[in-house]
Amino acid sequence: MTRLVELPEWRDLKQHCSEISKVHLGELFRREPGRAQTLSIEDCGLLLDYSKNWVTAESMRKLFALANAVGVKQAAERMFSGEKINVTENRAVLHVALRNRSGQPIYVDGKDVMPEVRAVLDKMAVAAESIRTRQKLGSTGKPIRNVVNLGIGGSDLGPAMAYEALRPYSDRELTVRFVSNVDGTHLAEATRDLDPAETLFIVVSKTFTTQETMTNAESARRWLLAALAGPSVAADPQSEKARKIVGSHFLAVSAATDKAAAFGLDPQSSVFAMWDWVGGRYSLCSAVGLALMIGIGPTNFFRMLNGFHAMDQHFLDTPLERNMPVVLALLGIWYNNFFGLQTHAVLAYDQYLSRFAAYLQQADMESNGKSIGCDGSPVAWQTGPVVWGEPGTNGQHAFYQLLHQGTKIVPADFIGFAKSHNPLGDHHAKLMANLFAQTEALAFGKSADQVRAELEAQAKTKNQAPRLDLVPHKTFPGNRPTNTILAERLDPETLGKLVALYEHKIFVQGVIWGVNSFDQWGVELGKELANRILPELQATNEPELKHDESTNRLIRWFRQRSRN
Ligand code: G6Q
Repeated sequence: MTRLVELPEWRDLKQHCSEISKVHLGELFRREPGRAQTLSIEDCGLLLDYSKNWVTAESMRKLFALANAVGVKQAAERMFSGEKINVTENRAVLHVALRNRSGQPIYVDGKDVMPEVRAVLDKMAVAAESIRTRQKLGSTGKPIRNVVNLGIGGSDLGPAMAYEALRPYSDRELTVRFVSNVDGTHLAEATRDLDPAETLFIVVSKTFTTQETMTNAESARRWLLAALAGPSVAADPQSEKARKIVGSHFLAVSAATDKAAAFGLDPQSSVFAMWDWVGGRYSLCSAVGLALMIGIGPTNFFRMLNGFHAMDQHFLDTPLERNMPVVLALLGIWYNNFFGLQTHAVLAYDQYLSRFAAYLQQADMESNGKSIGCDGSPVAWQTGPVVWGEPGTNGQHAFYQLLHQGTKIVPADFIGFAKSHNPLGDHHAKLMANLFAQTEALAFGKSADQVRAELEAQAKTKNQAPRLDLVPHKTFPGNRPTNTILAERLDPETLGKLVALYEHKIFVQGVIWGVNSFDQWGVELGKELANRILPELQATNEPELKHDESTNRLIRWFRQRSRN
């Protein structure tokens, strides 16, 4: 492929960028009546208003031309048809099969994967129902009421985010928690008020080797066995007695059935399959979502899958010009690559989406935080942005100062809903008033003339001299770009659509940047070094340290201080 930056479409955008950068958003709105309608897409139950961006219809045409030139549509078709587009791991990328509700087959290596997908979903539903109806009993005969998901990264962030997002749909008599950190505090705090006899752990690990998850799983097993059978059984988890108890209180989700079996779980009844064609951060719709399904019930889980599928179809079938993931992706490229903006904020005005930004951070940054292209050579352009965010309105009292008046421009997505699950007084109208106000303020700002007039008017009423020195401080330059994404209600379908919207946005950007969005080699070195350092921290004799001077000193400091 011609190098991205040498494409005529890229050069054209570069030229266009220097023209558009001279025009304020306010001016774009003055020049183009009807802009809000032209630069909006309403489909799939979502409204995407992208009119408050540094684009005209012409800019969008040029961006779509770029998407065409790099073959975004063809790339999407390759993904959906099970081609091994994860080239560095030689794997298909088929999270769309997990929520394929069409009844159509999807093939990997000539084999239709849909029967297996459906079988696992059915098995999940049976397990979930047995807990939700309190028929699943622990080893002492008490019904299971607490579910603790033990997983990290892709085996944690998705279900944890979605469980929080869909709390209104959850069984409030069940306790569902997510433990990810290897910091013992996480497990200790999550279990301290739980009755072990009523607790089920789900060990979610595609590989069943992840240090954090396996450490948590072993500690959870010890905690459970010690409470239910005493310390001697806890010390011998492979004993028959221990395995029987573990069998009643643990499930596993893994592609490594043999390892889950070695942990003490029956592969038939207690292990839920995963496949190598599902990446961790794209695995929410697989058995990785089991704790979520237990919490919200199979029906709501399937509603979520329907939402995912609806957005998958939108992405696959809609022309680029009306394709929401494509539009979001291109706007991201526009700011990242042509204006040099380095970060992207996701600001959800819904408390239930409190984990959404954290989830997207992984989805985006682990997917596109790459500097080597699929062909193995370094990219000569910027790739994935820093993604961050907090739910509104909290962020307004924290970091929005920088968004409005800082020296950095942060493009942002504002997400909100017409209806609240908790219609308390006028809370929801206030919440949404804030969302709309922020996008308006960011785009149009407040001029120095306006500020001066206000200061003068205020001073006049108090019979004082106006503090005109405050004019520059109180001026808002505006021209800060935002997208607004609205939906009627944060229900399971909508959540599915929102997540799939971002997944496909990330995919499109990866295609344009020419990186493999589905590997994550960048997480390996830290793991490798931690495995080397761990025995050095634990050694009883002073170990010979062969790190750099700084790391050696830090290790020695820890060894000394942690013992006294
Ligand atoms: C996600 C990554 C990563 C992974 C975790 C957990 O795409 O691959 O976040 O999900 O490292 O891995 P396991 O599921 O194998 O424990």
